[in-house]
Amino acid sequence: MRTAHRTCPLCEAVCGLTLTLDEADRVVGVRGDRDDPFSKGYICPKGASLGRLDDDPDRLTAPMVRGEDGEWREVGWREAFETVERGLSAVPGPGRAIYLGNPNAHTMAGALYGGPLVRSLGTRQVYSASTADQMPKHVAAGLMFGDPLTIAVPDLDRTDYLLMLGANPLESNGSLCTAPDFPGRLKALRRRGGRLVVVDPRRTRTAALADEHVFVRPGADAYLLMGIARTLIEEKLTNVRVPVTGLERLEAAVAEFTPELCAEACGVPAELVRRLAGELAAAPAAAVYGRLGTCTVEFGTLAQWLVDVLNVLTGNLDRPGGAMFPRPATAGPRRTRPYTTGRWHSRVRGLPEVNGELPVATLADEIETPGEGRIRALITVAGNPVLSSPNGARLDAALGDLEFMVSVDPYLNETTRHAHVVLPPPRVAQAGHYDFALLGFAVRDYTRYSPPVTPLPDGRPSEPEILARLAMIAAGQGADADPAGLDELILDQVLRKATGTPGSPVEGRDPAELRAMLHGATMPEVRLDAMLRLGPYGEWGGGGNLSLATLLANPHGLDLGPLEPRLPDALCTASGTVELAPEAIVADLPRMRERAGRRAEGFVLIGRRHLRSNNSWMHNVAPLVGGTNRCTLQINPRDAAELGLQDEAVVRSATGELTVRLEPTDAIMRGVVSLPHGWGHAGTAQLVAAVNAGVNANTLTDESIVDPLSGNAVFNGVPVTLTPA
Ligand SMILES: Nc1nc2c(c(=O)[nH]1)N[C@H]1C(S)=C(S)[C@@H](COP(=O)(O)OP(=O)(O)OC[C@H]3O[C@@H](n4cnc5c(=O)[nH]c(N)nc54)[C@H](O)[C@@H]3O)O[C@H]1N2
Ligand SMILES: Nc1nc2c(c(=O)[nH]1)N[C@H]1C(S)=C(S)[C@@H](COP(=O)(O)OP(=O)(O)OC[C@H]3O[C@@H](n4cnc5c(=O)[nH]c(N)nc54)[C@H](O)[C@@H]3O)O[C@H]1N2
Ligand code: SF4
Ligand SMILES: [Mo]
Repeated sequence: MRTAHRTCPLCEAVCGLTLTLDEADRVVGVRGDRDDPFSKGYICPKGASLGRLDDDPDRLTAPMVRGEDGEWREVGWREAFETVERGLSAVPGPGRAIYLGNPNAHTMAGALYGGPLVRSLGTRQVYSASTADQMPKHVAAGLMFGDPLTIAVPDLDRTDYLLMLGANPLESNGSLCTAPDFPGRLKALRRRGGRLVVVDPRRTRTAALADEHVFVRPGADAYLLMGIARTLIEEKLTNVRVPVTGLERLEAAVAEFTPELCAEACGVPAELVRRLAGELAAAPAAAVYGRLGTCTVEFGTLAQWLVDVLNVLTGNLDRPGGAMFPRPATAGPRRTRPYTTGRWHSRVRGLPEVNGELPVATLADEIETPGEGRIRALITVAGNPVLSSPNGARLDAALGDLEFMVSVDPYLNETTRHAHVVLPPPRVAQAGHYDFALLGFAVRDYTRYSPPVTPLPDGRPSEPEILARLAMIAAGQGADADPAGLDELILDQVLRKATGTPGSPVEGRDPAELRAMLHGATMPEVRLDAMLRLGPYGEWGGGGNLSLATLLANPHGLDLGPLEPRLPDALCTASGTVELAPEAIVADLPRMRERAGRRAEGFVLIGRRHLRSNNSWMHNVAPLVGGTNRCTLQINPRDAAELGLQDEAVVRSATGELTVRLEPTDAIMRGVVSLPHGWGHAGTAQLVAAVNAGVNANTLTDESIVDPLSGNAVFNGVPVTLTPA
């Protein structure tokens, strides 16, 4: 037996774990790493099951190729990559597409090789889970702060007042707000006399812990936030402390959204809207935080914009205890191009490009619709869009129609079963880990690298190598090209840029000399070393001492301190100030005004998450399923009684219908029903998941409706009807 330390890769909380391994290098025990300065020993049931997940007998251990007869067979890696080369070379650039799923935000492979893979494909058919999740936040941040990744996070440990909308961190452990032991941090906020207000159509576990829970009509948070903004302005409660442009334009734009009008639209009484405005303004330091429930709605971008409008108007943006911008250790040079969207449009529906990608809500259109540029080949990496994207049932059928599909995924599942080749990444314990993405949203500046805990078996490529090889195949360099060549090219670009930038601490130095100073056992480690050294705490760039060597010498991670004010330096807008009323946003307000009086007849559907689940892919681990983790439709008991519903109901939407088990609970608003996504396991080799199959919530969600500014899918507020089964 031995122990090893590693960051948990399963959710955004980045907890440090201490693993116990047996002689065969199997993970037989997992506990929280008490010496991690950020997570301090915290662990949740998912992290505790990491060994079971790693050891899941249904995980693929070798590449799979599907023959003409539809039968899967295991092949060697060489044959697998050659099959990919043949399949991809039959489809020219524009007919190729890629879908990058959620775990790419957690793997070094996704962070370091996702971009190069996209570029080498030579296509604009680029899709990801981001347009089923947080794209509205990126667009709002891009328009207001100039960079879609400049995202303000609530300063959880110092705030006096937190207004949280559409997030349930007691189940999700937080999102776009990296905070291990989020529940403990919320309890500490209350213990020190702070106030927590949760806005949600359900009384969630987070809402139950709060000082106050406010029911809101699904999809209508933008009205509530607008009503608060209008009140702050009207009652002269604003205190703008950062450089801004567009304040007058903002004031003019919000004028017609009276608290009464907003109350009518969102279901929160006007008096309460006014009181919340007063409380936010009066708190010594306050933060507004909106997450998934406010993103995956028709007014997603407007809601994300309003969250930060409130943070600015109350003087809380960029101040301790307010909403602050983290400074991650691998931060690159500042963005110089102005942020725009719509640089190109999707072929079938004309939806605008955002952050270099197109909405996943139109992926099926692009596969099905004939014509030049139709998608004929698809790569999926760590994604299960059949269960995760709107009208997944339609996508399910469309995927069967592709000429070639390759998936990088440890499982044969509802999506990857359509692939011709599946390339499984190695076990979690065999992968190095650095949270390039998530540490940019952390509530304390912090860094930690976890080298692989156990070595890769001979001949087994790491996930970075799998993606690098795919990139080289896509670029026409063949299945045999040396993947290190790609890394050297990228390193050369990074070092040239740094040495060529006036004012950079390495300005004028020789890139080759710097390259020779970099270390690492693998190319991802060498690239991490370069980013750390050049970063804001780096040996080369920031007057600190960070490099890969520093992190290897500190296996529990390093605390880099509380968040510090970063404005105006962090802003990349053309004006150099916070844009309070970006044109694209103002142009979308008439839509919000027009729909203020609109009400869905019947019921609306929303989603939810369970602590022991993670999107679609942890239902095959026996200790994590069952109990509260079940695919049931929550409904208010009075609604169920009025409709005469017993154990099951048939739910119908514009796109499909499902028969679901009911879970009556007065925790949910009347007129609203909630079904978790990621279920509906069918026809795959995951034996535990097959027993607890559930239904695919995204049979009901409508791919034809998106948040127009971001193209984001709409999962909350979907009109449905219910009848007895
Ligand atoms: N255990 C677990 N953890 C996870 C995941 C998981 O599947 N399971 N998934 C991970 C991922 S990919 C993400 S993005 C994060 C998400 O993390 P969170 O943002 O915390 O998301 P949810 O837990 O889904 O909570 C969203 C809440 O929004 C509410 N809601 C629905 N519609 C509306 C609305 O219109 N307005 C408001 N105000 N609320 C609404 C729902 O009732 C729900 O309570 O969690 C991550 N962590
Ligand atoms: N109705 C509804 N739909 C939703 C949501 C909702 O709240 N309601 N939430 C949305 C959100 S927030 C998200 S993020 C998306 C998620 O959408 P997706 O990313 O498409 O779906 P996941 O279920 O996260 O699938 C992850 C896949 O990655 C694989 N995987 C796990 N670890 C690794 C790894 O290390 N490497 C590789 N290569 N593969 C790995 C898993 O086997 C699985 O197939 O779903 C969205 N869909
Ligand atoms: S909270 Fe998230 S990061 Fe922490 S142990 Fe659980 S799954 Fe892992
Ligand atoms: Mo997500």
